[in-house]
Amino acid sequence: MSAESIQIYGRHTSYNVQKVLWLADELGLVYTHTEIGGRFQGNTTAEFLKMNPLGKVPVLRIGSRTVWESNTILRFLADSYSKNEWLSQEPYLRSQSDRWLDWSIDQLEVAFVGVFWGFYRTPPEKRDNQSIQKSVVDCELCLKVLGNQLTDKEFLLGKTPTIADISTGVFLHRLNAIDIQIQIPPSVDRWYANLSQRAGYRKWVMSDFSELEGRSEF
Ligand SMILES: N[C@@H](CCC(=O)N[C@@H](CS)C(=O)NCC(=O)O)C(=O)O
Repeated sequence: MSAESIQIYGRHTSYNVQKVLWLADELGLVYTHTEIGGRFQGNTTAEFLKMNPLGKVPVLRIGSRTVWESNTILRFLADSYSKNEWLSQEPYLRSQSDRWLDWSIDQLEVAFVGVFWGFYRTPPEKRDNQSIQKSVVDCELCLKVLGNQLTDKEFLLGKTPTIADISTGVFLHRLNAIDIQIQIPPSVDRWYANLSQRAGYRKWVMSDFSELEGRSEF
């Protein structure tokens, strides 16, 4: 039986899409990438909505199967194409990864969005500086939590990266790259340096996102 084709849909400037592209490269997958959403549009067509009724990217298609929600895609790819390296099959070890994936959406992303959208994606004259400062504080609290976890580790769960690093690590580059004052603990800086050694991180996460500056329509 021939291998099913793998297709990844979503503009590469989306950090949620970057998670999927980064893991696909780590796993050595052969895939087709189609830029959808943002300036590329195409995410509200009937055809796309059949794949993801929310009209959001990323979407993964494998043969006739469709997966959406970036962290769900990470779990699906890790389970399908790696044996324990990127996500353990053992329930307790798995929960140690899952909690970072859930936390990344529930806490880290919310704080990050307050900074990234509030500051970078909003033109200066429209910014709400008080709300941005609150999000900076929230981000710093999240970074402290990550920093405590990373004091004696190269990656969140130990010596090698897992999808816990992917779901959280995508936010770090932008926090470093945008022109805003934010306290980053030394252990998080070391982790960022470790992530930056990964070819997939460099290629996708550290790619140019300047087209998003001052732009809030998508
Ligand atoms: N929780 C979803 C969020 C998906 C989402 O909001 N995607 C954004 C990009 S980050 C999107 O599709 N925006 C519309 C667009 O880019 O045109 C996930 O993690 O996949």
